[in-house]
Amino acid sequence: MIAPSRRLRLLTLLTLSPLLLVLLYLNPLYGRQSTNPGEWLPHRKTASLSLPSTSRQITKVSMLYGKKNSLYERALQSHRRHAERWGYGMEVLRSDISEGFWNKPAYLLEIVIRELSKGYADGERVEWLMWVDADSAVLNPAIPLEIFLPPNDLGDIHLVATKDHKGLNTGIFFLRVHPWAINLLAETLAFPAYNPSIDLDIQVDQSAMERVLNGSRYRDHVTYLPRTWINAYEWAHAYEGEHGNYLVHFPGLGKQRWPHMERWLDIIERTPERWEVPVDQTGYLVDTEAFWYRVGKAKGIIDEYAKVKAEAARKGASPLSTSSREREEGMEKAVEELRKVLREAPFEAQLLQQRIEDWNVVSKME
Ligand SMILES: [Mn+2]
Repeated sequence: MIAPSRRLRLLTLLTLSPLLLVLLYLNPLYGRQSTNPGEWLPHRKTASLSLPSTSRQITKVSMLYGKKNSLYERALQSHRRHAERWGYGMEVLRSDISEGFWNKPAYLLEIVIRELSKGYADGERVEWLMWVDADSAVLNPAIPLEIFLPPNDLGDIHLVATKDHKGLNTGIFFLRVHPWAINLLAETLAFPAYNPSIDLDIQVDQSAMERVLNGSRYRDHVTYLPRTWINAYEWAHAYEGEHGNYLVHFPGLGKQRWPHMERWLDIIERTPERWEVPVDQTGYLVDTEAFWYRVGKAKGIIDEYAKVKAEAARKGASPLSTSSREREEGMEKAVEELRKVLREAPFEAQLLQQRIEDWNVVSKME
Protein backbone atom coordinates (compact mmCIF):
# COMPACT_ATOMS: atom_id res chain seq x y z
CA MET A 1 0.00 0.00 0.00
CA ILE A 2 1.27 3.45 -0.77
CA ALA A 3 1.33 5.56 2.32
CA PRO A 4 -0.72 8.65 1.47
CA SER A 5 0.88 10.57 4.28
CA ARG A 6 3.58 12.49 2.43
CA ARG A 7 1.26 13.76 -0.19
CA LEU A 8 -1.43 14.69 2.28
CA ARG A 9 1.02 16.36 4.57
CA LEU A 10 2.46 18.34 1.74
CA LEU A 11 -0.98 19.37 0.54
CA THR A 12 -1.89 20.38 4.07
CA LEU A 13 1.26 22.39 4.32
CA LEU A 14 0.67 24.07 1.00
CA THR A 15 -2.88 24.95 1.95
CA LEU A 16 -2.23 26.09 5.48
CA SER A 17 1.18 27.63 5.34
CA PRO A 18 0.14 31.17 4.39
CA LEU A 19 -2.31 31.23 7.30
CA LEU A 20 0.25 29.78 9.69
CA LEU A 21 2.82 32.24 8.57
CA VAL A 22 0.50 35.10 9.44
CA LEU A 23 -0.44 33.55 12.79
CA LEU A 24 3.15 32.84 13.73
CA TYR A 25 4.20 36.27 12.65
CA LEU A 26 1.55 37.81 14.88
CA ASN A 27 2.41 35.55 17.81
CA PRO A 28 4.77 37.47 20.09
CA LEU A 29 6.54 34.24 21.08
CA TYR A 30 7.68 33.66 17.56
CA GLY A 31 7.89 37.34 16.88
CA ARG A 32 9.96 38.23 13.93
CA GLN A 33 12.18 35.28 14.44
CA SER A 34 11.49 33.95 11.02
CA THR A 35 8.94 33.89 8.30
CA ASN A 36 10.80 31.11 6.63
CA PRO A 37 8.77 27.88 6.54
CA GLY A 38 11.94 25.79 6.40
CA GLU A 39 13.04 27.30 9.68
CA TRP A 40 9.98 27.26 11.84
CA LEU A 41 8.21 24.11 10.80
CA PRO A 42 10.63 21.67 12.42
CA HIS A 43 10.10 23.31 15.78
CA ARG A 44 6.33 23.16 15.70
CA LYS A 45 4.70 20.90 18.21
CA THR A 46 1.33 20.36 16.51
CA ALA A 47 1.26 16.72 15.50
CA SER A 48 -0.91 17.08 12.43
CA LEU A 49 1.51 19.56 11.00
CA SER A 50 4.79 18.02 11.99
CA LEU A 51 6.19 17.54 8.56
CA PRO A 52 9.40 15.55 8.59
CA SER A 53 9.48 15.30 4.84
CA THR A 54 8.82 18.98 4.21
CA SER A 55 10.87 20.47 6.98
CA ARG A 56 14.31 19.96 5.53
CA GLN A 57 16.90 22.67 5.53
CA ILE A 58 18.03 22.91 1.94
CA THR A 59 20.59 25.19 0.33
CA LYS A 60 20.98 25.62 -3.40
CA VAL A 61 24.59 25.88 -4.52
CA SER A 62 26.09 27.12 -7.77
CA MET A 63 29.12 28.91 -9.18
CA LEU A 64 29.59 31.82 -11.51
CA TYR A 65 32.81 33.75 -11.92
CA GLY A 66 35.01 35.27 -14.57
CA LYS A 67 33.79 37.48 -17.38
CA LYS A 68 30.32 38.87 -16.68
CA ASN A 69 27.59 36.90 -18.37
CA SER A 70 24.15 38.40 -17.95
CA LEU A 71 22.33 35.26 -19.12
CA TYR A 72 23.94 33.13 -16.41
CA GLU A 73 23.22 35.89 -13.90
CA ARG A 74 19.56 35.94 -14.90
CA ALA A 75 19.38 32.15 -14.74
CA LEU A 76 20.76 32.19 -11.20
CA GLN A 77 18.25 34.90 -10.33
CA SER A 78 15.48 32.45 -11.18
CA HIS A 79 17.01 30.00 -8.69
CA ARG A 80 17.29 32.74 -6.10
CA ARG A 81 13.62 33.68 -6.48
CA HIS A 82 12.67 30.03 -6.06
CA ALA A 83 14.92 29.68 -2.99
CA GLU A 84 13.47 32.79 -1.37
CA ARG A 85 9.92 31.66 -2.02
CA TRP A 86 10.44 28.34 -0.21
CA GLY A 87 12.93 29.42 2.42
CA TYR A 88 15.97 27.65 1.02
CA GLY A 89 19.46 29.02 1.25
CA MET A 90 21.48 29.88 -1.83
CA GLU A 91 25.24 30.10 -2.16
CA VAL A 92 27.16 30.97 -5.28
CA LEU A 93 30.91 30.64 -5.70
CA ARG A 94 32.12 33.92 -7.19
CA SER A 95 35.81 33.24 -7.68
CA ASP A 96 38.01 30.59 -9.15
CA ILE A 97 39.20 28.47 -6.21
CA SER A 98 40.42 25.47 -8.16
CA GLU A 99 40.76 24.66 -11.82
CA GLY A 100 37.82 24.90 -14.22
CA PHE A 101 35.33 22.10 -13.68
CA TRP A 102 37.03 21.06 -10.43
CA ASN A 103 35.64 24.17 -8.78
CA LYS A 104 32.30 22.39 -8.43
CA PRO A 105 33.37 19.47 -6.19
CA ALA A 106 35.89 21.71 -4.40
CA TYR A 107 33.21 24.26 -3.49
CA LEU A 108 30.74 21.56 -2.46
CA LEU A 109 33.40 20.00 -0.27
CA GLU A 110 34.00 23.33 1.39
CA ILE A 111 30.28 23.77 2.13
CA VAL A 112 29.77 20.20 3.36
CA ILE A 113 32.68 20.53 5.79
CA ARG A 114 31.50 23.94 6.95
CA GLU A 115 27.97 22.63 7.58
CA LEU A 116 29.15 19.49 9.35
CA SER A 117 31.29 21.56 11.67
CA LYS A 118 28.16 23.31 12.94
CA GLY A 119 26.39 21.65 15.82
CA TYR A 120 23.51 19.47 14.78
CA ALA A 121 21.36 20.47 17.72
CA ASP A 122 21.38 24.18 17.10
CA GLY A 123 19.24 23.70 14.00
CA GLU A 124 21.57 25.77 11.88
CA ARG A 125 23.02 22.95 9.89
CA VAL A 126 21.74 22.49 6.37
CA GLU A 127 20.63 18.93 5.66
CA TRP A 128 20.74 18.88 1.89
CA LEU A 129 22.57 20.80 -0.80
CA MET A 130 21.14 21.12 -4.27
CA TRP A 131 23.74 21.80 -6.90
CA VAL A 132 22.37 23.84 -9.83
CA ASP A 133 24.50 24.77 -12.85
CA ALA A 134 24.32 28.41 -13.91
CA ASP A 135 23.08 27.19 -17.29
CA SER A 136 19.80 26.09 -15.74
CA ALA A 137 16.71 28.13 -14.87
CA VAL A 138 13.60 27.51 -12.79
CA LEU A 139 10.47 27.39 -14.93
CA ASN A 140 7.98 26.41 -12.27
CA PRO A 141 8.85 27.98 -8.90
CA ALA A 142 5.72 26.41 -7.35
CA ILE A 143 7.61 23.12 -6.97
CA PRO A 144 9.07 22.49 -3.49
CA LEU A 145 12.35 20.56 -3.44
CA GLU A 146 11.47 18.32 -0.50
CA ILE A 147 9.49 15.95 -2.73
CA PHE A 148 12.71 14.97 -4.51
CA LEU A 149 14.51 13.98 -1.31
CA PRO A 150 14.41 10.50 0.17
CA PRO A 151 11.90 10.08 2.99
CA ASN A 152 13.37 9.82 6.47
CA ASP A 153 13.36 6.03 6.48
CA LEU A 154 15.79 6.04 3.54
CA GLY A 155 18.53 7.75 5.50
CA ASP A 156 21.30 5.87 3.71
CA ILE A 157 20.63 7.57 0.37
CA HIS A 158 23.06 10.45 0.25
CA LEU A 159 22.95 11.52 -3.38
CA VAL A 160 19.95 12.03 -5.63
CA ALA A 161 20.95 12.64 -9.22
CA THR A 162 19.92 11.99 -12.83
CA LYS A 163 21.39 10.27 -15.85
CA ASP A 164 21.19 10.99 -19.55
CA HIS A 165 22.20 8.98 -22.62
CA LYS A 166 25.86 9.53 -21.72
CA GLY A 167 25.51 8.58 -18.06
CA LEU A 168 25.61 10.69 -14.90
CA ASN A 169 24.78 14.36 -15.35
CA THR A 170 26.04 16.58 -12.57
CA GLY A 171 24.30 19.75 -13.77
CA ILE A 172 21.60 19.32 -11.12
CA PHE A 173 21.74 17.03 -8.09
CA PHE A 174 21.03 16.76 -4.37
CA LEU A 175 23.77 15.89 -1.88
CA ARG A 176 23.16 15.14 1.78
CA VAL A 177 25.37 16.98 4.26
CA HIS A 178 27.07 13.91 5.71
CA PRO A 179 30.61 12.48 6.06
CA TRP A 180 29.72 10.26 3.09
CA ALA A 181 29.75 13.39 0.93
CA ILE A 182 33.24 14.33 2.12
CA ASN A 183 34.52 10.92 1.01
CA LEU A 184 32.78 11.10 -2.34
CA LEU A 185 33.96 14.63 -3.12
CA ALA A 186 37.51 14.04 -1.87
CA GLU A 187 37.78 10.89 -3.93
CA THR A 188 36.36 12.68 -6.97
CA LEU A 189 38.89 15.50 -6.62
CA ALA A 190 41.73 13.02 -6.13
CA PHE A 191 40.67 10.79 -9.02
CA PRO A 192 43.00 12.21 -11.71
CA ALA A 193 45.99 12.09 -9.36
CA TYR A 194 45.46 8.40 -8.70
CA ASN A 195 44.33 7.51 -12.23
CA PRO A 196 46.54 9.62 -14.50
CA SER A 197 46.06 7.28 -17.45
CA ILE A 198 42.25 7.58 -17.54
CA ASP A 199 40.89 10.12 -20.00
CA LEU A 200 38.14 12.10 -18.29
CA ASP A 201 37.04 13.86 -21.46
CA ILE A 202 35.84 17.47 -21.17
CA GLN A 203 33.61 17.49 -18.12
CA VAL A 204 36.32 16.05 -15.96
CA ASP A 205 34.53 16.40 -12.63
CA GLN A 206 31.43 14.66 -13.94
CA SER A 207 33.41 11.75 -15.40
CA ALA A 208 35.46 11.40 -12.24
CA MET A 209 32.40 11.45 -9.99
CA GLU A 210 30.64 8.90 -12.17
CA ARG A 211 33.60 6.53 -11.95
CA VAL A 212 33.89 6.99 -8.21
CA LEU A 213 30.16 6.43 -7.74
CA ASN A 214 30.25 3.18 -9.63
CA GLY A 215 32.75 1.85 -7.12
CA SER A 216 31.08 -0.53 -4.71
CA ARG A 217 31.63 1.71 -1.75
CA TYR A 218 29.20 4.35 -2.96
CA ARG A 219 26.71 2.93 -5.39
CA ASP A 220 24.11 1.71 -2.92
CA HIS A 221 23.79 5.18 -1.46
CA VAL A 222 22.80 6.94 -4.67
CA THR A 223 19.53 7.05 -6.51
CA TYR A 224 18.59 8.42 -9.89
CA LEU A 225 15.31 10.25 -10.48
CA PRO A 226 13.58 10.42 -13.85
CA ARG A 227 15.70 13.15 -15.34
CA THR A 228 12.97 15.51 -16.56
CA TRP A 229 11.66 15.94 -13.00
CA ILE A 230 14.62 18.08 -11.95
CA ASN A 231 16.90 18.30 -14.98
CA ALA A 232 14.91 18.63 -18.21
CA TYR A 233 17.07 19.62 -21.16
CA GLU A 234 16.58 22.21 -23.82
CA TRP A 235 17.53 20.46 -27.06
CA ALA A 236 18.35 22.39 -30.20
CA HIS A 237 14.88 21.59 -31.56
CA ALA A 238 12.72 21.72 -28.43
CA TYR A 239 12.34 21.59 -24.65
CA GLU A 240 12.09 17.98 -23.57
CA GLY A 241 10.04 18.71 -20.47
CA GLU A 242 6.37 19.39 -20.18
CA HIS A 243 4.21 22.17 -18.80
CA GLY A 244 4.66 22.28 -15.02
CA ASN A 245 8.19 20.84 -15.02
CA TYR A 246 10.48 22.45 -12.51
CA LEU A 247 13.50 23.46 -14.56
CA VAL A 248 15.24 23.84 -17.89
CA HIS A 249 18.93 22.99 -18.32
CA PHE A 250 21.03 23.99 -21.36
CA PRO A 251 23.84 21.46 -21.69
CA GLY A 252 25.70 21.18 -24.97
CA LEU A 253 24.04 23.34 -27.64
CA GLY A 254 27.33 25.10 -28.49
CA LYS A 255 26.77 28.66 -29.66
CA GLN A 256 23.04 27.97 -29.79
CA ARG A 257 23.00 28.09 -26.00
CA TRP A 258 22.69 31.90 -25.84
CA PRO A 259 19.57 32.42 -27.97
CA HIS A 260 17.94 29.43 -26.28
CA MET A 261 18.71 30.77 -22.81
CA GLU A 262 17.58 34.23 -23.72
CA ARG A 263 14.26 33.00 -25.06
CA TRP A 264 13.48 31.05 -21.88
CA LEU A 265 14.67 33.77 -19.52
CA ASP A 266 12.49 36.32 -21.30
CA ILE A 267 9.50 34.01 -20.85
CA ILE A 268 10.01 33.35 -17.16
CA GLU A 269 10.77 36.97 -16.34
CA ARG A 270 8.02 38.61 -18.40
CA THR A 271 5.26 36.02 -18.25
CA PRO A 272 6.07 33.76 -15.29
CA GLU A 273 2.45 32.63 -15.09
CA ARG A 274 2.84 30.81 -18.40
CA TRP A 275 4.98 28.09 -16.84
CA GLU A 276 3.99 28.18 -13.22
CA VAL A 277 1.65 25.33 -12.29
CA PRO A 278 0.65 24.60 -8.66
CA VAL A 279 2.37 21.42 -7.53
CA ASP A 280 -0.90 19.62 -6.85
CA GLN A 281 -1.91 20.19 -10.45
CA THR A 282 1.20 18.45 -11.70
CA GLY A 283 2.04 14.76 -11.49
CA TYR A 284 4.91 15.49 -9.10
CA LEU A 285 3.25 14.62 -5.79
CA VAL A 286 1.89 11.26 -6.87
CA ASP A 287 4.92 10.34 -8.97
CA THR A 288 7.58 11.21 -6.40
CA GLU A 289 5.65 9.43 -3.66
CA ALA A 290 5.40 6.30 -5.84
CA PHE A 291 9.08 6.57 -6.75
CA TRP A 292 10.22 6.64 -3.12
CA TYR A 293 7.82 3.88 -2.22
CA ARG A 294 9.27 1.58 -4.91
CA VAL A 295 12.85 2.42 -3.98
CA GLY A 296 12.08 1.74 -0.30
CA LYS A 297 10.37 -1.53 -1.15
CA ALA A 298 13.29 -2.70 -3.31
CA LYS A 299 15.87 -1.75 -0.68
CA GLY A 300 13.79 -3.51 1.97
CA ILE A 301 13.74 -6.75 -0.03
CA ILE A 302 17.48 -6.64 -0.68
CA ASP A 303 18.36 -5.85 2.94
CA GLU A 304 16.03 -8.50 4.31
CA TYR A 305 17.41 -11.14 1.98
CA ALA A 306 20.98 -10.25 2.94
CA LYS A 307 20.03 -10.59 6.62
CA VAL A 308 18.44 -14.01 6.12
CA LYS A 309 21.49 -15.18 4.19
CA ALA A 310 23.90 -13.87 6.81
CA GLU A 311 21.90 -15.55 9.55
CA ALA A 312 21.93 -18.84 7.67
CA ALA A 313 25.67 -18.55 7.08
CA ARG A 314 26.22 -17.83 10.77
CA LYS A 315 24.36 -20.99 11.65
CA GLY A 316 26.44 -22.87 9.15
CA ALA A 317 23.40 -23.93 7.19
CA SER A 318 22.94 -23.29 3.51
CA PRO A 319 20.74 -20.26 3.03
CA LEU A 320 17.05 -21.11 3.41
CA SER A 321 17.87 -24.75 3.79
CA THR A 322 14.26 -25.87 4.08
CA SER A 323 13.45 -24.78 0.57
CA SER A 324 14.36 -26.43 -2.64
CA ARG A 325 17.62 -25.65 -4.34
CA GLU A 326 15.68 -24.37 -7.33
CA ARG A 327 13.80 -21.88 -5.21
CA GLU A 328 17.02 -20.72 -3.60
CA GLU A 329 18.57 -20.08 -6.96
CA GLY A 330 15.44 -18.30 -8.11
CA MET A 331 15.53 -16.00 -5.10
CA GLU A 332 19.21 -15.29 -5.51
CA LYS A 333 18.68 -14.39 -9.14
CA ALA A 334 15.60 -12.27 -8.45
CA VAL A 335 17.46 -10.26 -5.82
CA GLU A 336 20.41 -9.76 -8.17
CA GLU A 337 18.12 -8.51 -10.94
CA LEU A 338 16.31 -6.23 -8.52
CA ARG A 339 19.59 -4.83 -7.21
CA LYS A 340 20.80 -4.16 -10.73
CA VAL A 341 17.74 -2.06 -11.63
CA LEU A 342 17.77 -0.30 -8.27
CA ARG A 343 21.42 0.65 -8.77
CA GLU A 344 21.35 1.56 -12.43
CA ALA A 345 17.85 2.63 -13.43
CA PRO A 346 15.46 3.15 -10.50
CA PHE A 347 13.77 5.80 -12.66
CA GLU A 348 12.41 3.04 -14.90
CA ALA A 349 9.22 2.71 -12.88
CA GLN A 350 7.72 -0.26 -14.69
CA LEU A 351 10.98 -2.17 -14.78
CA LEU A 352 11.61 -1.70 -11.06
CA GLN A 353 8.02 -2.64 -10.27
CA GLN A 354 8.39 -5.76 -12.40
CA ARG A 355 11.55 -6.80 -10.56
CA ILE A 356 9.76 -6.35 -7.23
CA GLU A 357 6.88 -8.50 -8.47
CA ASP A 358 9.29 -11.12 -9.81
CA TRP A 359 10.78 -11.33 -6.34
CA ASN A 360 7.33 -11.62 -4.76
CA VAL A 361 6.50 -14.57 -7.00
CA VAL A 362 9.78 -16.41 -6.41
CA SER A 363 9.86 -15.81 -2.68
CA LYS A 364 6.35 -17.19 -2.24
CA MET A 365 6.99 -20.32 -4.28
CA GLU A 366 7.06 -23.53 -2.30
MN1 LIG B 1 25.16 22.62 -17.23
